[in-house]
Amino acid sequence: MKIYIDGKYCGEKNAKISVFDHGLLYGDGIFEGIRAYHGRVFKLKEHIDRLFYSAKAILLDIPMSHAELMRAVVETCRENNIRDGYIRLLVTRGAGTLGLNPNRCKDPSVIIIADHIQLYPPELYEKGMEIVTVATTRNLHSALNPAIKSLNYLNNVLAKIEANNAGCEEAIMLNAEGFVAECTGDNIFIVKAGQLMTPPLSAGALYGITRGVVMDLARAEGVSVAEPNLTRYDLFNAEECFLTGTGAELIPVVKIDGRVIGAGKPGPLTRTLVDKYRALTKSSGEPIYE
Ligand code: PXG
Repeated sequence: MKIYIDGKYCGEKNAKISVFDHGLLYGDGIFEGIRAYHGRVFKLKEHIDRLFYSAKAILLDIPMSHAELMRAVVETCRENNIRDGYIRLLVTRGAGTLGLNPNRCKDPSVIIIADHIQLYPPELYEKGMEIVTVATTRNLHSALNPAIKSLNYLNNVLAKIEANNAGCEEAIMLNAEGFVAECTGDNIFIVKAGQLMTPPLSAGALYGITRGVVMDLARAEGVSVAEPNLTRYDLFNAEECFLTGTGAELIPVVKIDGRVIGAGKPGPLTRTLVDKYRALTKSSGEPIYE
């Protein structure tokens, strides 16, 4: 595997960064998780846009332009002969001193890893998954805005541990007010009375790229889409539920906190959207090999 670090390619064993990098010392940095399908990078522009928004929010100067980053992602896929895969793009604050001050970090590092991912067991995509609400609430906007895709994912990791302890693969995270925010690495959707609903970004949801794609696909099918605040009660009484994410794609949910959702199997709108999403990944994206 060839890993891109600051303009150079390193083998896996030599792909190293400083122990003084504030990405390691403080989780001070940002990232994107991107997919390639059929030799094209899916929604690359949108991912790079979001990376720049995260950078702006944490006052990090990415040492490359938008176009240069897009080219570097595509080139890293090519160097690794990726047709279908997963790309992890990170920008760390860079090496500094022991001490929080980010001004001591002179050179942010750009790292690109192109590999493969299988987030959930394949059978769960067929029969649907069971998830639970966990006690760890999503970060407050005023503390660490969940819209920032930062390298500090401990809030999500703690919730994931709680899900795993409960025998589940994914957790529902509420915000401090008790409204549904999102899952540890996925956005959440429900279907009620034929309408598609997902929590608003203000509830503590990431501006998910897959979330946006699914909302567009639903509207194109004539389904109305709303972003109200949702409670656990709304989830329990939904007709259908599914999660979205670059890693997860669309995965049906059939049980939440012991309550069976709808008919207890992936619902019709969920199935339609899965098919439409798969079709879109086949026909769009930034070409890697042309
Ligand atoms: N919420 C959070 C907190 C995320 O981290 C999403 C929602 C979905 O966003 P996108 O833009 O991907 O539709 C994410 C993304 C992993 C992994 O390794 C996690 C994500 C994406 C890819 C891989 O667990 N999370």
